[in-house]
Amino acid sequence: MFSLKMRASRNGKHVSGAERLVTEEKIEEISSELIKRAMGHENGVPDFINLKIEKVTEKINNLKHLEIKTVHSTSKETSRVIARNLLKNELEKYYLKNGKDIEKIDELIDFAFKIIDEGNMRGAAILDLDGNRLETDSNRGIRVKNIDTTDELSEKILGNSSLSERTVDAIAIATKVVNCGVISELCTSDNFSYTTGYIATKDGYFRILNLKGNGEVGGRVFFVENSKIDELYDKLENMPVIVY
Ligand code: PML
Repeated sequence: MFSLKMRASRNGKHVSGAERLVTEEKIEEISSELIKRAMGHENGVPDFINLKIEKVTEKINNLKHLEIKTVHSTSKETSRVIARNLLKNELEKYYLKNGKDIEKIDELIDFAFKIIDEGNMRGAAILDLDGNRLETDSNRGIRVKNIDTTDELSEKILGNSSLSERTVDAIAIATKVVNCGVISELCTSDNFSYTTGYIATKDGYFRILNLKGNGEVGGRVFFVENSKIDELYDKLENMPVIVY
């Protein structure tokens, strides 16, 4: 397999990025798809496109995608309550297991919302159960890499008219992080006008409409139990995963 990574920018500012894990005979076809994607991006035509093609020597991990469940809510307030309850439900088990005070979960979740609402991180923040930030660079955050979805899964998702490439990309990230031991992921889009976000846990990928307001920034937070942070970084960045 080969890893193909595209990133595009304009005036030094990131415009788009995407990656695929493909067999040798698909390199040309997928390279041109990635370039098309960069050129047609909603953030404008880039003046710089970087396409990196690398042979993957490690074993590929095939992971079953998290089940997609869409939660309809028309207000940000209600959506945030729904997100909070999903997070609480999952985090509670780990708080109890580690002898921590479950009364503190709300504080942790407030902090996570604050991080995503401030935006300005290229990658995800990592929070442990005590609210410590574990990213090595808190401006950059961690970026989950070496992921792809099978054509079957992409086609299945894109065959649903209310879903798009965003869900295809996000389900790959969410499925990988949950399988790497992250308790839960909270995500809102960094696209100002895309207001659907999600909570991912091992119980599913919960797409929540209106998780942020129109015109607002977004971000990602990974909640983790322990601080074996180097191991987690390595897996999230380097372990090749194909989600089916
Ligand atoms: C979806 O609608 O399933 C995707 C939600 C989050 C997307 C994050 C992003 O594309 O920036």
